[in-house]
Amino acid sequence: MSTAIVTPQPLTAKDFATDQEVRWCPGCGDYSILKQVQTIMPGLGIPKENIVIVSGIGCSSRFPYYMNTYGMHSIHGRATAIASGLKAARPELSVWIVTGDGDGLSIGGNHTIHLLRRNFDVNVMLFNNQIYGLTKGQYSPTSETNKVTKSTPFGSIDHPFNPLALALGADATFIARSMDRDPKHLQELLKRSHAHKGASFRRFTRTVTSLTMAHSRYSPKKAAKPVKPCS
Ligand SMILES: Cc1ncc(C[n+]2csc(CCOP(=O)(O)OP(=O)(O)O)c2C)c(N)n1
Ligand code: SF4
Ligand SMILES: [Mg+2]
Repeated sequence: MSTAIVTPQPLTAKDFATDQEVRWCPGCGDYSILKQVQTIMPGLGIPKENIVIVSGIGCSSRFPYYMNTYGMHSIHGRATAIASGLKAARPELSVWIVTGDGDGLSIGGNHTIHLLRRNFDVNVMLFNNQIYGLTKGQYSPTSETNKVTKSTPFGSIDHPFNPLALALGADATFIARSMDRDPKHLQELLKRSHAHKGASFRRFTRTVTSLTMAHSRYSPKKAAKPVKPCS
């Protein structure tokens, strides 16, 4: 009896895509972020079964459906809490969080700052489009002052806060910002975020938190047909 030796083929970006229908508006910046994440994943050398993407609720939080890894589309604002519990229980997993400016800075703001100060080795990808996209456009904590939305018909009076400054204040050890329209920069940032392992050891073996700021915005040029942008 002959025994065939099957050599495992290296993974490609396609191995990280799913057959799920992507439900973002044509031209939404989230497509680019998805593409860059799928592009860099094979090069990280992590077995797919060891990657988990946890999201909250929002357009951006649909991300785990489109990644062929383990994942959880969880509860509004609670992706950070769920992901930190997972990382505490299974430190060998590569845990990625997808959250929006509403999900991670409004309803989930409290969990975000405590995740950062506790310094877990997880990657937070905050999709900041300065609006609640999924619920049809209410102003968010990062919306500019005087923003006219359905919830602020006369313009918002709140001062937006800077998520990077918030992360600095919470002592996050890797903080970076990129844009959907700059794929190379975004890929580099994602790789560095993954590679970042800090020196701050507490109760967990690898204790670092990285915060990736991915600015997701509607790009009319790429839209197959004109749609009303969410911001
Ligand atoms: C407890 C709870 N409150 C409110 C909502 C409604 N809700 C769903 S998504 C969302 C905001 C999403 O905004 P963001 O996180 O910025 O994501 P985006 O859609 O812009 O990507 C809100 C308020 C909800 N699903 N659950
Ligand atoms: S509403 Fe905004 S964030 Fe949501 S899919 Fe459409 S363009 Fe993207
Ligand atoms: Mg948003």
